[in-house]
Amino acid sequence: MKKLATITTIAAFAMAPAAFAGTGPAFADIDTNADGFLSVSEIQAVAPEVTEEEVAAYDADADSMLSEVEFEAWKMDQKKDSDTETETNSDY
Ligand SMILES: [Ca+2]
Ligand SMILES: [Ca+2]
Repeated sequence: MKKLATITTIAAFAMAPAAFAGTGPAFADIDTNADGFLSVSEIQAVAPEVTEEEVAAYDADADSMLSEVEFEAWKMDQKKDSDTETETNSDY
């Protein structure tokens, strides 16, 4: 039974919406047209599960794209979220 619980925990963690947490793709790798901003379609090319709403939540200047600063803030939040899930696991 203990082994089964461990497998379930790993599966739940793998499905956590932390597309860019930890060693995710670099800003420059996602910015395929190299204009210095990440559009929703550029982000979805590497992380199809990311929604327009999720991008908008971190789009501080509301230009519909993420600057590197905005993107870093998003990554920090995702890292924080996944750390919390690992420690408490209370969301599942
Ligand atoms: Ca771009
Ligand atoms: Ca922006």
